[in-house]
Amino acid sequence: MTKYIDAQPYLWPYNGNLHPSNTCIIVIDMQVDFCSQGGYVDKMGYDISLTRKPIEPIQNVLECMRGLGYHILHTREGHRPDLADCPPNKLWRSQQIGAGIGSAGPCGRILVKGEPGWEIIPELAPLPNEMVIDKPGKGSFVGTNLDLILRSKGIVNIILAGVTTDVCVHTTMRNA
Ligand code: C5J
Repeated sequence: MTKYIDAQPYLWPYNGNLHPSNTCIIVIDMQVDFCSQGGYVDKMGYDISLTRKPIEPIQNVLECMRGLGYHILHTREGHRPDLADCPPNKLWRSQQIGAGIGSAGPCGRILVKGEPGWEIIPELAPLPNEMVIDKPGKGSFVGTNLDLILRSKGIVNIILAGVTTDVCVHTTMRNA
């Protein structure tokens, strides 16, 4: 029995139509809450050295893409201070793991807009001309105007980077 079949990779994008004006990078949630001591991920007990690993590679990609004039976008996950946009199950799950959204921590209230933990880490700070998309959930297209922005700018190719690959990055990929 054949266990493996040969892959037939094809170029990306499929039509070869890749250039700075129709292609963007979206850097997902490289925020203090995900990448720094005292933030949400740290409070949950995870190893932030893992969420910090992409910092340098993303810096390198950004340097290259900025130089070539590609569209650069960033996202931030966060909720209103009154948590009206935080679904009860998301709030409850975060509380079970000891890092309740909205609770006070060393980086301010966890995953709340305007708090120090919600800011993008200084190493990957957006430039003034780069858009920042604020999202209440995992996917960057839900509850945001990202779709409208991409369509208005004629962006049809998206390069994704950020944390965490299996949550917000992957959800954004499937949304897209
Ligand atoms: C999570 C994210 N994991 N950026 N957010 O809550 O993946």
